[in-house]
Amino acid sequence: MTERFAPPEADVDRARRLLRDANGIVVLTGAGVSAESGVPTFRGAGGLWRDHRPEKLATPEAFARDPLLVWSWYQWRRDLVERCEPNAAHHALAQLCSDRSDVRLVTQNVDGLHERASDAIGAAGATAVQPLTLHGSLFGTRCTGCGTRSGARSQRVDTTSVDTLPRCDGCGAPLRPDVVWFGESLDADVLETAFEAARASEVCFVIGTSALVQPAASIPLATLDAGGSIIEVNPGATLLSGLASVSLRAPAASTVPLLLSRPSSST
Ligand code: BV8
Ligand code: ZN
Repeated sequence: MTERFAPPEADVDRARRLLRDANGIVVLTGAGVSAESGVPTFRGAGGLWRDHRPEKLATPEAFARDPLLVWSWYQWRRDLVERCEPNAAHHALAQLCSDRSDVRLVTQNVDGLHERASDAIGAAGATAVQPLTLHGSLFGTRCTGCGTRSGARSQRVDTTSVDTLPRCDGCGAPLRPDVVWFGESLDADVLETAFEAARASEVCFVIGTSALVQPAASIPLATLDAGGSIIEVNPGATLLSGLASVSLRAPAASTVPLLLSRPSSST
């Protein structure tokens, strides 16, 4: 567990004011927002996924070469994420999206924790706004033949052997995880929607990403180029830190609710 950091009060107040007064916010999250839920990140400490590097297995070449290894890795990740719960950052962001129509949540994550936090808001009777997912869903499948998608919750995959791996009911071709692999293009409409939101927002609120993976890492730059500013929450420095108006060296689960809580009367 990341011990609780106390970011400088002045930075917290400044970030809180920028977010409160912003005319449009685009939120970009990465694996770090789920770290305190127990989901390993890709590149941080513990970022090895059961001794596999994501870049080595999250590729079409790896799937073509060894579909059983790739599906075993994805099923292992699904089992791990199933045991995790959205944390206070996911819930605070779901509430923000529900409260403000000028906020757009864009995530690089495939773990479904933002979706589960939004579902919880909906179950409580408030407006549930689903995130824009750039890289797909860990729990979805897509047919390698006809492209049919399973939707977010697909069957558990039997990884006993290649012969027990899932195949399409329609055309019989192998099913793959419904995620965007390295070397694959993102959905053009999803990407354009994300960049439009970034250009139209006064603040890009970047949480828990190393800002290394493109094209997602360029989304905050679109807000900057349009005259907006960046607020970052990350215990580590990133390529965006020097461009941020406020960069809080702090963990998401305690810091994001702090920045989004109702401003105290003094600020
Ligand atoms: C593309 C789904 C056009 C899969 C993911 C060579 C050939 C082809 C392409 C490339 C190439 N070289 C470079 C590229 C581009 C490539 C890329 O960017 N590579 C990187 C590694 C350099 N991008 C692509 O391939 C993209 N497609 O470019 O298409 C194209 C097409 C053909 C040919 C050329 C170009 C597709 C990228 C999508 C890949 N799929 N996920 C799966 O998950 O299995 S990306 C994967 O990385 C996850 O989605 C993850 O979210 C994402 C980004 O990582 P982060 O989220 O930032 O996670 P990371 O671990 O890095 O950082 C965590 C951060 O959290 C850290 O900063 C840490 O400090 C912080 N943190 C830790 N604890 C906390 C915290 N923060 C807050 N609170 C805490 N408690
Ligand atoms: Zn098919």
